[in-house]
Amino acid sequence: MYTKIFRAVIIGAPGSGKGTISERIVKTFGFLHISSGDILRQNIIQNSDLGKKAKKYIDAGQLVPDDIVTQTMVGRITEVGNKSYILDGFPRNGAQAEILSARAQIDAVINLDIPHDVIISRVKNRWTHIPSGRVYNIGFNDPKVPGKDNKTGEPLTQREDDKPHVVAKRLQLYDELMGPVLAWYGERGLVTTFKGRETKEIWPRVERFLKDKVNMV
Ligand code: G5P
Ligand code: MG
Repeated sequence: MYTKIFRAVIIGAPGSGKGTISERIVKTFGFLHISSGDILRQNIIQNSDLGKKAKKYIDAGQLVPDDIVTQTMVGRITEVGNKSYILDGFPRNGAQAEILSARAQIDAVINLDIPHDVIISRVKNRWTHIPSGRVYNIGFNDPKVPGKDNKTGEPLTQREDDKPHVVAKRLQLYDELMGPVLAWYGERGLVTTFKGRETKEIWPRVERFLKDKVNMV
């Protein structure tokens, strides 16, 4: 484990592997994984006020309004305090990036660049354990028992927003909104892009990159 605080943002289109790579970062580096999508989906199954507000946007492949998301994420970041973390799904547009920069110093931005055709075939086979955010994929990381989470044995579900027409909308929205965010971080020299079609080729490069970075902070 590393003693210095390290804060990273992971960026990539829907289904690019942010959750998958983050899970490996958690295991290897002990960072906390703070995923806006996981937090929102957990709120939906708990039927909280936040979940009630967020559900219709998520199911339609639209962004949840900024004020709701930023309040939740800033709250979580503040709660976490002086610990290393990886932010997944936040910031999602320029306004959120501005708010984050006022709250926390980001040491690195990991940008996953995966072709859209790969993404579209992946999300069809994604199965999620909503309470934990753990993801599976048939033929890539199958659950030990079909349809059941490896740790809890609870049922896996397919996300409402993984339906093909919603995925298409999410990909389009991503390209529109994240271009400027990447440019914003790029101007500050923070972005490293990892391009490829499979996690097995991307992960060793991310791991090497983070090992070097963490030792430098
Ligand atoms: P999320 O939850 O942030 P997205 O759309 O950014 O959602 P998503 O869909 O969670 O991202 P991911 O985490 O990038 O994708 O990808 P993943 O789950 O790790 O991998 C995808 C699948 O591929 C998995 O099944 C995995 O097992 C498999 N896989 C990985 N690698 C490989 C491989 O090498 N080979 C194969 N065959 N499979 C592989 O946001 C959801 C919604 O929440 C709201 C919005 O409505 C958003 O649409 N939201 C926000 N709204 C406003 N502001 C924010 N900041 C918001 N954050 C979330
Ligand atoms: Mg995810």
